[in-house]
Amino acid sequence: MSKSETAFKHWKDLPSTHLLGTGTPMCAGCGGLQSLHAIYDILGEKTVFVNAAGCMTLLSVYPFTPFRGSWLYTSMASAPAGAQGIRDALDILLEQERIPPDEDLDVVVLTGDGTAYGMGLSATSGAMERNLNFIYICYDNEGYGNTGQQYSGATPHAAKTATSKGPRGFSGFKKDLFSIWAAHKPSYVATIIGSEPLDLAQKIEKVKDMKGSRMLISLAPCPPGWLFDPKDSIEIGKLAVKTGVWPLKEYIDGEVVHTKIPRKRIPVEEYLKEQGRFSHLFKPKRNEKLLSELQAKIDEYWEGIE
Ligand SMILES: Cc1ncc(C[n+]2csc(CCOP(=O)(O)OP(=O)(O)O)c2C)c(N)n1
Ligand code: SF4
Ligand SMILES: [Mg+2]
Repeated sequence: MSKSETAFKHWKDLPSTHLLGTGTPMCAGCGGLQSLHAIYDILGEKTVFVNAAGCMTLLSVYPFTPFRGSWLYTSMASAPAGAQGIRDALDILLEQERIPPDEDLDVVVLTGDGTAYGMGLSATSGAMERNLNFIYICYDNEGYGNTGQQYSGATPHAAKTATSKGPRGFSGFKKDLFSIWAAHKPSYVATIIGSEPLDLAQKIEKVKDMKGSRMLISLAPCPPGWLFDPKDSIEIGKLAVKTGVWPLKEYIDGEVVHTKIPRKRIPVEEYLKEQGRFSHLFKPKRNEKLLSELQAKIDEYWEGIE
């Protein structure tokens, strides 16, 4: 038996919705992969993933994918257009009774933040405008991870990236993609994170039973991009929620609801100091001004919510 036949036999023997995390060239401690595991366990194998170029593209090595369902690879800007084509084809096959209803698939777009916050934003806007019946998952590692962590529209203020190496880090501010998406009034928008599996699971269960455009942004702690030890990935994710950096919320029926309000928010520096991309805020000297600006932005967000 050849090497690839042996690998294929191993994959075939796995439980039907198990997503392979080994044997693929992904980093240990990848927060994006962590949330994708949980999402796929709930969505199940009747899915077709439409993946824009990014880290998760490396999951699939032709002709294999770690998914039981199907996988389509697209350019960065065009995953929602790919999803439209697949949805239309499925609808025609169903209407003409060329496939039975139980062979229908959920169409799931999977992209990084470089695509979701930037290159793919207009295609996504158009898809929501047409109320495309699909799920969109953005794993947000706050940079162009696959090409060496250049800054993107999701990079937080002051973070060092491959293209913001100065003493103050990134001079821009993270776009509020949740609000941009919610302004389109799709069926659903939510933020999630793999380190809060219960909140994540409740939201995925909810979108599974809905129709229309269902949009999810998962903050994805990224050891090589954010510069921390892979073993701390879950803790970094938890700190993002406890400090209020990553609010867990959903938009549904015109309302925004926070699904987990940190009881007693802890200072943002507890989150920042764990990551090498923010080390210039602490060494060689604490940058009090920038640290208090970052804290003030978070306090401003939570005012009136807590
Ligand atoms: C139009 C275009 N420009 C550049 C690239 C090269 N490229 C491939 S993956 C990638 C990074 C994408 O970043 P993101 O969407 O955040 O996903 P991540 O790599 O972080 O998973 C880039 C720039 C490309 N595929 N297409
Ligand atoms: S670079 Fe970051 S997002 Fe990409 S596979 Fe590694 S940990 Fe995951
Ligand atoms: Mg990214």
